[in-house]
This record gives sequence, structure tokens and C-alpha cells, in this order.
Amino acid sequence: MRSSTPTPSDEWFDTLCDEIIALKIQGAEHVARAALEGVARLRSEHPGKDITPQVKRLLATRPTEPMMRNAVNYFLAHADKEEGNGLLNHILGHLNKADQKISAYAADLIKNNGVYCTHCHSSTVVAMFLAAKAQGKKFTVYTTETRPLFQGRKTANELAAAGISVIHTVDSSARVNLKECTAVFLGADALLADGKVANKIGSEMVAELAYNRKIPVYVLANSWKYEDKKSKEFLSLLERRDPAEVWPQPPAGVEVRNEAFELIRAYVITGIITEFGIREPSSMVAEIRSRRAWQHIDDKNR
Ligand code: RUB
Repeated sequence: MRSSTPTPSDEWFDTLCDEIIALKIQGAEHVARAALEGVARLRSEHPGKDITPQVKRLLATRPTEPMMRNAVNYFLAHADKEEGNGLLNHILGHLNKADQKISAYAADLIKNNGVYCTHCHSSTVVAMFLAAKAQGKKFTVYTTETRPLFQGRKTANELAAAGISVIHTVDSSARVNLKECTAVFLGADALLADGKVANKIGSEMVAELAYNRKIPVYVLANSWKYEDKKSKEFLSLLERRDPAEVWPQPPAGVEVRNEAFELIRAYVITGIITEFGIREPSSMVAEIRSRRAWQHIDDKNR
């Protein structure tokens, strides 16, 4: 039985929540890992205390992040059976191995002298490009700046630092960029039960333009990003962020909207690449559901 004494309050925990909200910690993977480490720390610093309110507060910082929920729920479901740090390392080790597999599957699609597009900043996509570079391939990546917070610059910085050739453009150049590209690689915040994928605003624009030009679109995502909801239900969670990020002082009569995410329809996606391999969206969903992948680490079938 958990004690009913007042719940812990920590400055570091407030900072963690604030940093996730302010996108100082961004991208589904980074958010999930930071939340997981936060919950493990709460448990270890406050043994026996009820941390439910903190967990709720943390999960509410990014409602569109199933990987954060799945990782935290997995930790809490097993925390009474396994010692905190061991369990944390066990989960992180599992996620790392899965991400290495995703990189390996996707890097095989990168050809020498190829030209590719991505949008926003996905650590999974960046890791895949770095893996392809480590295989000795030379290629160019178009990055879009991703208004209003310019996460595309982060992608450009990381790729360029690794010696990959980068062309950086405004978001509205996506169609022009695609004329030279042979594939698009996107990250994901959520893989949904009807095969749609939630990702940064602009992702479907890029994917749809690519589909119309018959350019393959690949989504790279750890299976723990699966959310067992159809898009209708998930749509209500999509965040609208502070309009001031777009235009701090708009004139009277102008309503500024700052949509942060959108759903990519399944038919424009050539393949979803998880640790299980490359599959069409509907097959990937069936596979993730049948394995209940987001609830298991030690699955002998993997
Ligand atoms: C980032 C974004 C990324 C996904 C996947 O948006 O849309 O493509 O989160 O990232 P934001 P990763 O900057 O608003 O979080 O592959 O790192 O999980």
C-alpha cells in the first residue's frame, strides 16, 4: 500500500516539465526517455510515496506522445518487481537496441550519391542518416526549417557536423526540393490504429507532395510509439501551441493559429520502419498489435 502522506515536490521535476513544454526537450524519443528517467528518479528519491499526481502532470506535458506514456507505464507496472535503476537501464537498453535496428533497416535504403528529404527534427531519422554515412555512403539531405521553432536547423546542424551534405530551405520550398529527391524520411510522434501517423505540422504536406510525384515516403518509429486509438479519437489531442511563436504581435483582426502536429494518411506512406522491419502501415499496425509490442521487452519472437 502506498502512503497517503503529501506527494513530493521537487525543483528538478518542475524544470523537467517546463523543459518538455518549452521544447527544450523535443522529439518523441527524447521526451520519452527524459520522462522515464524523471519517474525513476521520483520513485528512488521518494520511496513509498504516491507519485501519481506527478506522473499525471508529466504525461500531460505532451498529450501526443504515446512513447512517453508507454515507457512510463511499463516502468510503473514493473517497478515493484525490479529495482529502479536496473529496470530503467533494462528499458533504455531495449529502446536503444530497437533504435539500432531501425537505423540498420532504413540505412539500407540510402544509396551512394542519393538525395533525400526530411522535415523537422527526428533523432531516429538523424541516427539513420549517420548510420548510412558510417557505411561510407555519400549523399545529400534537404532539411526544411520547420517554422515556427526551427527544429529543422537542429537536423541540419547534426547532419552537417557528421560531414553529410545538407541543403536547408524554407518549409514552402518542399515541392521544389522534392524534384531532386528519391525518398522522404520522416519521424513520428504516434503510430495510430488505422495506420495514420502523427508528426510535426508540415509532415503530411511533404508526404503528400512526394506521393503525387511517386517518391517513396518512409516513417521511422520505435514500436513504443504505437497508440491503440484511431485517428478520430487522437485528433482531439493534437496541440495548438502559443500563437505568439508564429507572430508575437499580430494586428487587430488577425487570428494566428499555431497547429503543432498533423496526421499523415496511411496511403501516402510507402513504409513504416520499426525494429520489426519495413512494412506497409496496415501490416505494421497488425504486427505491433498482435505482439502487444508496447507492453513487452522480452519477446522471444523478436
Ligand atoms: C518533433 C517531431 C519528430 C518526432 C519524432 O516535433 O515531430 O519528428 O517527435 O522524433 P517536436 P524522434 O520538436 O515538436 O517535438 O525520432 O526523435 O522520436
